[in-house]
Amino acid sequence: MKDRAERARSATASFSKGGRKLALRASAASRFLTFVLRHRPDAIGVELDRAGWIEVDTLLAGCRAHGRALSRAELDEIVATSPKRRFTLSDDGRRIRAAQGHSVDVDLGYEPATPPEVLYHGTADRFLDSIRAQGLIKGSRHHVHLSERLETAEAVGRRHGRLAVLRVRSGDMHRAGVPFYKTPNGVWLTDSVQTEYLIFPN
Ligand code: HQG
Repeated sequence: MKDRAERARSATASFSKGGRKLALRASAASRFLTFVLRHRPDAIGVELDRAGWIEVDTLLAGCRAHGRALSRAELDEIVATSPKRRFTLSDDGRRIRAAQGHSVDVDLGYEPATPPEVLYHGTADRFLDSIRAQGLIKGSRHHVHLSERLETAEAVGRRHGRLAVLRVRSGDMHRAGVPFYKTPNGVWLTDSVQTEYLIFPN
């Protein structure tokens, strides 16, 4: 599994080689922005507010000062084309934040929402014994991430190894009083999932 530091290193590497296709540059920039806005704003000497927002101008200045210059137009393009819509711009377009996935301490302020009866979680089969014992835990992120679409869960799980998809009885959890949140990019978040609410693959 590629850890975050490794992903960030590869983002930095593709940045510095230069001369690559624009798409490659945009994807490296997107990974780098993800790294900064979720995990390491300090890497470019900036801070996020409590809700994870930063002024776009401040972000771009930090990127520039750390050798990763990016124009406003490039940033807008990344936000608009990010396949998972990872970034959210404020309504006035002056601030930006990552939609989810933070490890830095932020409160995204999403309103609790009613999930569908079943959500999916893709993982690797080597984690199943541990998940059977502990349920789903959030690890270094702020929440466990769940999806409505099986295909999304499959893609998420394959990142970790041999795919295993769990079904989560989210309707029952919700009726039992467990809060769920939905991000603007359609990811469902919850604090943890106890084993009794998990349906394991055969
Ligand atoms: C596993 C991507 C052992 C969990 C996706 C997962 C997602 C356990 C891994 C978002 C466990 C954590 C999040 C337990 C959970 N024992 N392993 N008790 N409980 N795990 O990357 O859900 O590309 O932090 O199954 O689209 O894979 O970042 O979480 O395999 O929405 O925009 O521990 O990341 O979005 O891995 O992915 P991650 P995730 P982005």
